[in-house]
Formats: sequence, structure tokens, C-alpha cells
Amino acid sequence: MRDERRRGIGKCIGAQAELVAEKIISDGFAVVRKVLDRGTLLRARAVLDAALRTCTNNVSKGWERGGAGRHQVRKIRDIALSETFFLELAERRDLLLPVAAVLGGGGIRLHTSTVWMKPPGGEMKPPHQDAPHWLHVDPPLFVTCWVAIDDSTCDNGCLNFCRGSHRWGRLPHRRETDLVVMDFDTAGGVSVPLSAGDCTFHLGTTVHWSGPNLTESPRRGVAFAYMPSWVTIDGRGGPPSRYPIVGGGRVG
Ligand SMILES: O=C(O)CCC(=O)C(=O)O
Repeated sequence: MRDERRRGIGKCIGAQAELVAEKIISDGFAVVRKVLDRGTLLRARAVLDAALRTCTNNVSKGWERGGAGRHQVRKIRDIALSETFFLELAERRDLLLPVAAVLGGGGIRLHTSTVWMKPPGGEMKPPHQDAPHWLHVDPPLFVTCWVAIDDSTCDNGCLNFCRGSHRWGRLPHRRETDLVVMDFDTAGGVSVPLSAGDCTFHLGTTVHWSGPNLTESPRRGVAFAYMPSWVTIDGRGGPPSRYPIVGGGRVG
């Protein structure tokens, strides 16, 4: 696997958003460094710690090997609906500009906001595309931005992407604990370690996965899936999401 440690595009503003968008469209994913500063990261961790103490809704637990050897929180769904801090993060211009450059004019709507906790002993998230999770959304135009809240390394389960896989369309998946792409070989994947505060963008059809967390610390990241505001729930009409439009009209 190739290591993308040194390949990210610097702070993403203005014209650089176009470069990031070109990379997303050509490779299916892109890396942007140093999006969140230290103060914002500390706040993100504090908000998450508090949320974990109080919230029981939207929390998905999984059996994680190692560590305490018991069920631990794997992910928190819809964090931006319960925590304003995360909604404001999802609305940041430096995140929205590349998304808007890929998805085209008009408004951008948040579709999901998920904190991936990957606790010590956290297991591999198997190879999948995001679009097959949301078959009811038509058309399936998604860009996901994954922001590292902790350093994300090969040892603690950083993301991996299959470059070019976004051109293969929606692939057949089978249901295990998670949806998994059928007959997929991860050998050609690109590992993307991130420092806390860096982020990646990927398309709804880009195959991606994350490794197990072999360390004693959590590897937390928040994923915002965006789509154009005009897409609908297939056959039912109406907005497909409980989220507000985060980038109204033209983002810029
Ligand atoms: O954070 C992870 O381990 C998996 C994230 C992921 O699959 C996603 O954001 O689509």
C-alpha cells in the first residue's frame, strides 16, 4: 500500500478548493492538511467526552477485542443534530467549498454526521462504498468529509481508499455487521494517515475501509456526508434529510 502522508494539499481556501475538487473527481478522494487548529480540536474532544457521558440515543456499540474486552461505543450517529459545535463544523466554508465544487451549484445539505470512535481494540471497518447505505436517496450524489479528531495512523486504524473505484458505480455489498463490498481485494489500497485536524474527502462510490486499532488510545474522527439540496427520497418526494441546508445558494 502507498502512504499518502506527504501528499495532502495545504490549507484549503479559494482556488485551492478547486484543486481539492479536481483530486476528488480524478482519484475518488483527496487529503487536506491542518483544517482544524489545536483549540478547535480540544473543544471537539471535550464536546465528545460530554456527549458520551450523557447520550444514549444514536450510540452504536460493538464488541471490540482487546482493551477492556467488552462492548464499547463504536460510533455516534447524527452528532450535528444534537451538538451545535459539530453542526458549525459541518458548515465551515473550508469544508464546504471543495464539496460545492464537486456537487455543483445550488445548496448543499448535510445527509449524515457520524463520529467514528474506533476505541482501543476497535475492529476493522471493512471495504465499502457509502452510496449503497442510502439507496433511498436519488440520485446518489455524496461527498463525505472525514475530519481526524485524533492522529489517525496505520496502527490505530486510519482510512484506506481504492483510487479510481468511484468510476465502478454502486458495487454489490453483502451484510455482515456492516455492509461489505463483495469479492474485493484490499491489496491495492492507499493508506492515508492523518494528523489530528487534517481531513479527507471521498465520493459516495469510492471504496474505503479502516484498519483495526492496535493501540491503547481511541482514534476518533467525524464524517460529514453532504449532498446537493435538491435530491429527494426516491418515490416519496420531500427532503431526504432532517438536517438544514448547510451551504445555501452558492457556497463561496
Ligand atoms: O472511521 C472509520 O473507521 C470509517 C469511516 C467511514 O467508513 C466513513 O466515514 O464512510
